[in-house]
Amino acid sequence: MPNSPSTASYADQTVTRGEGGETHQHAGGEVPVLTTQQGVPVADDQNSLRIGRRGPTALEDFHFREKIFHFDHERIPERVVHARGFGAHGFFEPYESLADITKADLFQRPGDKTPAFVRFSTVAGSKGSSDLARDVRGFAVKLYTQQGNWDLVGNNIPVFFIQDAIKFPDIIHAAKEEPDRGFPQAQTAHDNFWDFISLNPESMHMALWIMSDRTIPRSFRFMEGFGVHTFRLINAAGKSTFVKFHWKPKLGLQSVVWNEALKINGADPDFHRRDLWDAIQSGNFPEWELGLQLFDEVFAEQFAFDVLDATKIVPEEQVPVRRVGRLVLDRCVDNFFAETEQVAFCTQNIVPGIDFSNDPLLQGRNFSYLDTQLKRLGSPNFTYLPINAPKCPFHHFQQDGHMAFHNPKGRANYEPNSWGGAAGGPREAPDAGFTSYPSEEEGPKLRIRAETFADHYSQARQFYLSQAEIEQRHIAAAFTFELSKVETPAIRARMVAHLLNVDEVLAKAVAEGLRLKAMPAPAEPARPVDKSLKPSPALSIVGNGPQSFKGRKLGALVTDGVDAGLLTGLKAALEAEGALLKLVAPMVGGVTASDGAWIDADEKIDGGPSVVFDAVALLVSDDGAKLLADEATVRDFVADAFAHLKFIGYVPAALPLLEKAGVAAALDAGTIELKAAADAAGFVKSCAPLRLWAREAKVKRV
Ligand code: HDD
Repeated sequence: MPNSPSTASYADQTVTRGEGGETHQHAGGEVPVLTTQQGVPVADDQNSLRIGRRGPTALEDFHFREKIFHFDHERIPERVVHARGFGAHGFFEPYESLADITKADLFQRPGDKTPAFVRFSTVAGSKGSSDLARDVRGFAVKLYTQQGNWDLVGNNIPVFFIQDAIKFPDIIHAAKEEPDRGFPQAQTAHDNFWDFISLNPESMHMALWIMSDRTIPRSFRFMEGFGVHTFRLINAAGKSTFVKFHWKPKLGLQSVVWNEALKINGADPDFHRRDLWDAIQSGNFPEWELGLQLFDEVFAEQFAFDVLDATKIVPEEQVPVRRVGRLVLDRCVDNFFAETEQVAFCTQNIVPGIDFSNDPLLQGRNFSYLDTQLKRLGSPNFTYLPINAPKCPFHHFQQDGHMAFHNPKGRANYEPNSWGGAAGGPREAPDAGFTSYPSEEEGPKLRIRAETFADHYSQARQFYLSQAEIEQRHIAAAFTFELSKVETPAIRARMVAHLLNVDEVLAKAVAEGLRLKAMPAPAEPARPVDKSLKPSPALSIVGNGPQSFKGRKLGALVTDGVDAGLLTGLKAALEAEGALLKLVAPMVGGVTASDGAWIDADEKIDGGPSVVFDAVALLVSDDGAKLLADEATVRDFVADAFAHLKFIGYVPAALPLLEKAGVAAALDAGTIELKAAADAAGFVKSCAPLRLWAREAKVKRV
């Protein structure tokens, strides 16, 4: 039976329009009247206008046409790279005045808060891809300073694949899905990517970084950010100091293990965005410290590598990172599209006191970002969108264009003009305005790569040697995995030939992992590998992990009869540490504790696998253990927690679960018995290292 208009429209609402009060009574109370975009009140939003009860739809149905028309145009082009992202608002606050090195307004007064918007992203996947793809993470920061917007568009890795922006389309084409088949999505484990990398030795340093656990961060909150390029800071006297920008997470570095990443992508493809959202909404505002590596021309001249080469770092041990302020993210967006999607970062957005260097990658980026925003946002007026508009006054003579919704008044729209005073509009300010650093630049026009950019392996080797042994094993495993997805044997061998210049043990491990029939000859380096570079401890994640369980999440498996005292003790211990407790139960409603109290659960067992937690506790009763021992999801919960080297607290009643998971005979320092509430605090303290790395050799291939 077709619906009659009256059954499908809301009979319980009485419209009380009139006297400017565009509200009416609805089941939920006094609400605004639904209107068209033109402001016409809508009587029926459930049915299109048709001729007769079952007849065709009338073209005159302006409400229907407007609604569908707008819906059809909801999407804008996704970013050609970094399509999947997540943003949040916050502020930056300097610890001290940096007036001696920069005149940038945001660095002048300690404690001054500059509003900030940060967007984290993955690079290769499309908007709908999953968060735990093995990929570089974007770390783009927009600072709304009193002298205009400064965008520091960085990554969570301090180097880049290529030295010259002209190669950017090539590296990105190679990394993204292959054009004939349209897959694989959000993965570099395919022929085209490794073909390009293996033909471009300058990528080798970055290749080492992306095969490390840096590309599978546990959370945006636990990763570093880098401005990558060398920039300049300029003080009021016009003196220039070279600078590299760092963001250091207050909660320390943390990554997942590969097998965990794969499972998180299935369990919660939005794991990273949910983590940031939850942290901010619950008042646990993530923080990063801004670090500066400062050096002068003399250092740049004598440094072993070219500071304009974005495939190189300046080791922190050589130029220490000076922590000068903090970035706090304390507010989620109100509207994902308006803010996270429409935010337009541009590397060329800099402010007086900051300047570019001649890094050819940076110079090319300065063209690309402005250009891409026009494509994405459709109008040069994207700068007026609230998320992009400066928060300081701005006055200029740019005018008109699509969606010009900020229009100057008056006659003057050019400069110079002879209209005096305010009527003449804004004027340039030679003393206060932005001036470029007058570096001496002269020479022939050349399409070349400087000789000083020619060392492609020394820092790749230094990075590898700076890793803890477990991290080195992960790098070898990641290369083996990725290259095993490459179908062309010659590409696999070519990559191993490069790795021979990085480290022979690594190359051998990968060659064996791939079962290469013969070891290739090492690739011919353009410049001999400098094997004297000292390891840089700052480059290890394991060496720069957290000191506590703060900001982490413990998942406790509970059943009816859970020890009420122990649960209370665990909750208190986690709270004291600044960590969260999440309860996973057979059914999401909750459980009855040993004292008869009802306890709400957060997740049903198959909705809260252990991969989404940093540590777990098995707090089942005897009956609960009997109920769950044969459940595959419970076995995975325990087996995965163990295989992913997590700390596991367990009550004696949970032993059958450990047995079913096949780990009862392998209990170790990371599996901690919890007999009473008094054990909870000690257990939480022992979770601080987050993983028991010593277990890895036993578990193998996590
Ligand atoms: Fe880029 C986006 C970071 C090199 C061209 N890039 C983009 C974003 C980040 C980076 C974080 C996302 C911004 C957001 O959240 O909206 N890109 C980098 C870093 C690079 C780098 C750290 C090397 C040091 N990029 C690079 C080059 C080019 C581009 C060499 C082109 C010549 N990047 C773009 C772009 C994007 C972009 C096409 C796509 C969406 C956007 O700009 O706004 O213009």
